[in-house]
Amino acid sequence: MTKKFLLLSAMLAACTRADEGSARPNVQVSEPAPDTTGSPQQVVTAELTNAPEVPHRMVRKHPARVIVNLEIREVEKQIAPGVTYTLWTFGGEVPGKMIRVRQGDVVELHLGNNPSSKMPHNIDLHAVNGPGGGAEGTFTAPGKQTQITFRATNPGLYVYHCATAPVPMHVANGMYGLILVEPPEGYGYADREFYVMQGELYTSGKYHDQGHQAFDMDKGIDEKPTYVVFNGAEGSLVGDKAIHANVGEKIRIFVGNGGPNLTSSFHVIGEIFDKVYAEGGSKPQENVQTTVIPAGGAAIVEFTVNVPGKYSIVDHSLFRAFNKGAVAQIVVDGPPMKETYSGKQAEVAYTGAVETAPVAVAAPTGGDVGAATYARICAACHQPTGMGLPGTYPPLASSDYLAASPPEKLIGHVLHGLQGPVTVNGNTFNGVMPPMSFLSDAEIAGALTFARSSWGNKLAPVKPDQVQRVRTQSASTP
Ligand code: HEC
Ligand SMILES: [Cu+2]
Repeated sequence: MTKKFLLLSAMLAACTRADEGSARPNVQVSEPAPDTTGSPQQVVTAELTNAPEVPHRMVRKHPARVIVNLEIREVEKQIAPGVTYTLWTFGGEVPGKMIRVRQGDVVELHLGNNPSSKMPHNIDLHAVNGPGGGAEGTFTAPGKQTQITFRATNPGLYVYHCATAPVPMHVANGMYGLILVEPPEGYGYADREFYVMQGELYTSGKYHDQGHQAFDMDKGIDEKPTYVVFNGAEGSLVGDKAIHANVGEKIRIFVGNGGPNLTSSFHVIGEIFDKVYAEGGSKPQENVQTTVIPAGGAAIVEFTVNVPGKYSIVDHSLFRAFNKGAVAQIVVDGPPMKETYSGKQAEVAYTGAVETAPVAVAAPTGGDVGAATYARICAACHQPTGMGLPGTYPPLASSDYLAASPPEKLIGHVLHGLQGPVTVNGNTFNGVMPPMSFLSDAEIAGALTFARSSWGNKLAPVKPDQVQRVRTQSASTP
C-alpha cells in the first residue's frame, strides 16, 4: 500500500511539472505517506451506533488496535403499522451497529450471541481479507462469544452480514450492517452524516397483513419481497422520525444494501448528489441523480440542501417505494430560496391535451391507518383537501355521490377501480380511478371512513369486514 502510494505520488508530481499551470492535485513527494501499516501502540474501543446515527470521525494519525464488541440478538419488532416480525440483529436493531475504523487499524472483533437466541450466527465482513471474511472464525452458538482480529487494509464502505446457513434467510431476517474503513485523509467536512440501509422482508402474509408474520422461504427464492424498507421497518425514517437538516448544510449518507436479493436504485427526490463514492470505493463520481447499490454493496452520497421542504429518499424502482415501503424522508428547515426553486407560480385553466396529474410522494404515515392511507394513496388525485381537481378528479368533500352510494358500492370502486361517466354535485367526470385491491381491508375501510368523516362529511364508518365481504364476493363471481 505504502509503495503504491509513493509511486502514485511520484507520477502525479511528474505530471504537474510537465503540465505547468493546469489544475492538478497538489501532491508533495516529500511528505511521508500516512501510516496505515505500522503496528498499533494504542488500544481503543470502537464507538458503535444504531442507524441513522454515524460514529464520530477518527482523528488519529496512526493505526490503533480497535476493540469491537458486537452482540447478536433475536428480537420481535414492528416492521410496518400493526405488523410484527422476529428480526435477527447485530446489536438489537436493523441494520446492525455501524462500525467506523481508520485504514490500517487492527480490529479485534468480539461477537457475542445472546443466550436467548435460538440460532447460531456468525459474521462475514466485506472489509476483511481472509477466508469467509471472518465467517468461519466467528461461528457462535447462543450463549457463546467468539473473537477474530483483522487489519483494515483497504479504505471504503463495506457491508457486513451473517453467513450461517441458510445464509439468505439470516440476511433477510435483518443480519446486515456497515463498516466504514476511513482513509487517513477522511472524506472531508460534512455538516451531517447519516447511516441508511436498504433491505427486504419476506413475510408469510401480504403487504400490511396485520399481526405477527413468519419468514416465507418461497418468496425469498422467487425474489419477491413483501417489503422493501430502509433501516429495518417501513416508516423508520418518516414523519416524526425523518432525518432533519438546515438549508445550506452538506449531508453525507453512508448507504448500504443488505439485500439479500434486490439491487437498489437509490435516489433522493428533488436533490442531485454532488458526489457519489459508488460501490463504496475511493474515486467519487460527480453530479449523480440515481446511484445503483448492489445487494451486499454500499455507496457514500453527498449533497447540499439549498431549498427548504421535504425530500423523499426512495428506491427508484418505484413500486418498492409506493407499495412495499421503500421511502425515507429528509426535512430541511430554513428560509425560502426562490432563485433555486420557485414553488408553484401559476395554476390556470388549460384546454390542451389532458395530462395525468403527477402522483405525489408518499406522505408520512400517522397512527391512524385511514388518514395515512388517504394521504399516501387517495390524496394524489382527490387532493389532501378532498376537493379533487375540477374536470379531472371528483371531490369527496360534500360529494352527493359519496353520500348516496351504499358502502359496498364504494368499496367496489376502490377494489376494482371506476371508469365511465359519474356525476358528482352536478358535474360530470369521465376519468379512470385505478383498482387498488393491493390495499388491505383495514386500509380501504380506513380510507373510506376518513373520507366519509372529513371536510364536513358526516357519514357512517366503513368496517374492514365489509371490505372483506365485498372482496370475497367479487372473487367468487365469474
Ligand atoms: C389515480 C387517481 C385516483 C386515486 C389514487 C383515487 N381515486 Fe377515487 N376517483 C378517481 C377518479 C378519476 C374518479 C372518477 C372516475 C370516473 O370518472 O368514472 C374517482 C372517483 C371516486 C369516488 C366516487 C366519486 C366521488 O367523488 O364521490 C370515490 C368515493 C373515490 N374515488 C374514492 C377514492 C378513495 C377512497 C381513494 C383512495 C383509496 C381513491 N378514490 C383514490 C381517481 C382516483
Ligand atoms: Cu445469522
